[in-house]
Amino acid sequence: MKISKEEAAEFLRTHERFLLVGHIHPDGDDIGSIVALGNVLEAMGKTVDRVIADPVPERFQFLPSVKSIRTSIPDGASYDALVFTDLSNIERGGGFDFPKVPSLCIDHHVSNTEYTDYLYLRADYAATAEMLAELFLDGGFSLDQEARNALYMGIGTDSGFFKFSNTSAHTLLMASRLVEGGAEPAFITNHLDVTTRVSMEVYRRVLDTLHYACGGKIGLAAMDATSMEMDGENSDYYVSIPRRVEGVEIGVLFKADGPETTRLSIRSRAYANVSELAAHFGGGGHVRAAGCTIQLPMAEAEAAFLAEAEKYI
Ligand SMILES: [Mn+2]
Repeated sequence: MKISKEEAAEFLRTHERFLLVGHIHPDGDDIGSIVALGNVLEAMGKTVDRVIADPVPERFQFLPSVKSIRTSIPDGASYDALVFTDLSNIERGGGFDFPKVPSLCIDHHVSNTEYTDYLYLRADYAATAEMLAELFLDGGFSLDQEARNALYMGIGTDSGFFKFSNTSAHTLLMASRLVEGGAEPAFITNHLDVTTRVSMEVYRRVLDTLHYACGGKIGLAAMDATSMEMDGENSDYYVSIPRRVEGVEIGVLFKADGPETTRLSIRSRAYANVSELAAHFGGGGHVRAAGCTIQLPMAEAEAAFLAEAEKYI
């Protein structure tokens, strides 16, 4: 059932023992959301466990509460509420046996499959962290410094630090209100902008694969098994390589996930609905940023993708 911001706030107020769940391959929005939500609930005297099935990438670990994020649900724990953040479908939850308690999803993916008892969805917001910032600031919740930084990080990463087309006046207003309350933009970007030597090497490897289709309107690049082993957890970073080339409308990054499986990160610049394109392959996401998995080796996955993607050009 879809609910309002006020009803979502009421759900948070009226439960006590929370299991918070983020998505596999966690990004800055998901991590920022789960950190901030946990801190806010703990400040209200509630108990919180945070679970994300995949490890948190190194560059987000400057937030101290990231250390509390587990990769599995602790044995024997009991909960009276389950909250999913930034999670468009239950498959992205990691395949756990989730407790049978009232569940809420707070999400901004237009492709959300409504898998929880309650869904607070704002597909017009750039980030789940933008939703939480509004919910907390308008709802009179108390936000500590780390929660403010975490939400600013979530809004910043999902909006390309206010460059992507999902950046609205409301996105900027939420960032502004967080900074007004103590969030530190330079502190956050100084942590996120650091590039490791390994990442630079992978950048070169991905750049070597860059090629084009549809008269240059589709840009394609790939992370093979070696690149994935070197820096697969930061694969989002490399999808910007095909996307930023002049004339490219759809940029796609193919990622080897075993010999028979290819994961795709898809981005568009101005008009192509890549959420729909990804849905054709069983995936989803946003209009300008989406993903899917194709059960084919990379070369065949590319052919299958191109046959469909050219319809969107
Ligand atoms: Mn998000």
